Amino acid sequence: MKVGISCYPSHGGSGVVATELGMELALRGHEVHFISYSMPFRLKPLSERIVFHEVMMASYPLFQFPPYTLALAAKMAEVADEAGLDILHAHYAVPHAVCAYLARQVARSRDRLRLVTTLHGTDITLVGSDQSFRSLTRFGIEQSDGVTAVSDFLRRKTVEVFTPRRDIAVIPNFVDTGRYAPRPEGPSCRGRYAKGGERILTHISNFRASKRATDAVRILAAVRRETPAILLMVGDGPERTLSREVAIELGVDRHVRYLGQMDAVEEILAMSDLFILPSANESFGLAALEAMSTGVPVIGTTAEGLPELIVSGETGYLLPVGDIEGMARRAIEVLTDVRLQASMADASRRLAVEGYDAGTVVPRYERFYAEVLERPAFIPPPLGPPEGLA
Ligand code: GMT
Repeated sequence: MKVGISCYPSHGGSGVVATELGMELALRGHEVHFISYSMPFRLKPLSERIVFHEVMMASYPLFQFPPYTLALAAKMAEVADEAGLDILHAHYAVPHAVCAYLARQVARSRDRLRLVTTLHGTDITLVGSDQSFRSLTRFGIEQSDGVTAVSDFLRRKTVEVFTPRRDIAVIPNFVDTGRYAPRPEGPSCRGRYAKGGERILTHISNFRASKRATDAVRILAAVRRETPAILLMVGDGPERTLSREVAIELGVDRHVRYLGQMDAVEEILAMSDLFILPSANESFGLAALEAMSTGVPVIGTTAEGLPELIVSGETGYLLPVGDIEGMARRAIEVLTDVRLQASMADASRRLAVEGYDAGTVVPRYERFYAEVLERPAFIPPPLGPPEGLA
């Protein structure tokens, strides 16, 4: 198959999933064309079956902001025609699904091109449902020939918010369990961060408010009252500074290391003893899956899609959002009980390998594409009268 993939190229789960999917598809013999404003950060275009198409925009004094979405749609249409795409796969509905629709209207190959959209989370729960985007998000979902969501939570949420007149399939996120794997000998750099017997807690996120990175710092402070530990903070974003202020206020700033954005986090995960994800919103929690695959138990919250991934009591613990004391208590339990830590590490690794390995999940996308290609293009039924006029 020839597949076009459009995604955000910056650090973030949806771009990672789109990139890893494209690279796996190429390994499995498909031709993959990435279309975005810059090269997705995890993309290693080592195969001749991967092409990256950069969306470029003309600037003009009249534009308050250069209209990226139009340039993207035009590029999508151009690539669809030149490469002879079968599938155009939009990751993160806003604006990619609508751009894909527009591209198909423009493409000469419109009769053969099929549109697939994968919903990732905030494109539904936060951004897409905002009044300013709502009608177009719904339109993009309805005009796609196939729609997937990364968790059942997200599927249900999409139905609740948009009542789309179509089915949504759930295909969970996946991980390369070969790359994200435990290293029993431990990476050599562990000693660079943790002195002596200090245990390593890790948090990876975009430091937006909903990630509650400050909770991770508060958990560390509580843990340190019982056992020596440090916290590695990977990523960057709006609440990074605030979390540092909290660390200073609690007197643990020397024990919190900010590592910034990193392209490859497997080394960091391999030296971690516990992963902390205290999010208020998480439709899936890809970073938690990468930790689990590396054999690192996760302390997370009961928010949104996390209970679909983390089995509380087996692969870590889930507690209500904001229950810092509860999360710290569980963290201490895992860090101070060698047998519990080992059994949770094993269970985490097993669940990742058995349920979420790329080798199992990527074929589900291939089958989904094949089903979509067999069907005639999806034409949604006509809209009823505007609300209030029925
Ligand atoms: O978590 C974010 O704010 C980033 C966002 C993204 O689109 O990059 O992540 C969403 O997609 C990830 C990949 O499918 C999921 O693992 C995250 O749970 C999801 N984030 C939220 O739902 C908040």
